[in-house]
Amino acid sequence: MTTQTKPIELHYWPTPNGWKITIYLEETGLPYEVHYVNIGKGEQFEPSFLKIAPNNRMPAIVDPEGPGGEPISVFESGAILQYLGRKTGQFYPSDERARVEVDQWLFWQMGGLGPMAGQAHHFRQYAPEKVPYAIDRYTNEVNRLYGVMNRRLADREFLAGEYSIADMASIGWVKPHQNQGQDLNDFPHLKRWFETLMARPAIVRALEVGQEHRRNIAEDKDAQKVLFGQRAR
Ligand SMILES: N[C@@H](CCC(=O)N[C@@H](CS)C(=O)NCC(=O)O)C(=O)O
Repeated sequence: MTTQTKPIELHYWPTPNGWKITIYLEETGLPYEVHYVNIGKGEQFEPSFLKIAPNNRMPAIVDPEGPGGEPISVFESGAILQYLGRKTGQFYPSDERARVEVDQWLFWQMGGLGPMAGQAHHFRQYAPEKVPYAIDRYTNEVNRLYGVMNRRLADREFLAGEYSIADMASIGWVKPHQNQGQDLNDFPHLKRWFETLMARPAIVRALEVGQEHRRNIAEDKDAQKVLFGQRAR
């Protein structure tokens, strides 16, 4: 059990990627303080933020009590979850076989579910023109990925067996399933998993963090200008 005296700085905005980290922090009870990064206003391009998150995406953390007792910063939500999991020993097993199970599903979320669901959101809700090919492509791909999760969950409670960082990474991307054109009734095992996780008090608290800042990007032209069409700087 880690005894953290100084709070972890969480650079955060209330989105599925941000929630992964509030979920972990709420589940473990690690002390943290939220530094909001208003991505609709372009705060992800502030030089001080780019220093810790050079990809101009949140979440990122600064742990004042990192390895050797020195501060460390981490960006990329999957890397943050693994870092915190190694640090605390919670929700990320150290046994190699169990860890490989978690890693596979964590990377599956990072490389598959998150990006594909993100594109489904984009083309279904935000794109200024309706592009049926893109809508079908990403809606179908999310449907396929939901099917993979559903099969996986048919004979185990959580993605990697025990509740882990892989589940924490995935839940926020299943929450907006309607915006991805999916019906959870088509995926009964996934639905059971979803309802189980959404009833966890730590997850309820985590999803509330900064909820008052959430905006509908589909109706926010200024945010669209900041978020869409980014090129190398
Ligand atoms: N692979 C990154 C993705 C993070 C990401 O896409 N964050 C979005 C919000 S969900 C963001 O910060 N967007 C700012 C922008 O698009 O400029 C991670 O998992 O940390």
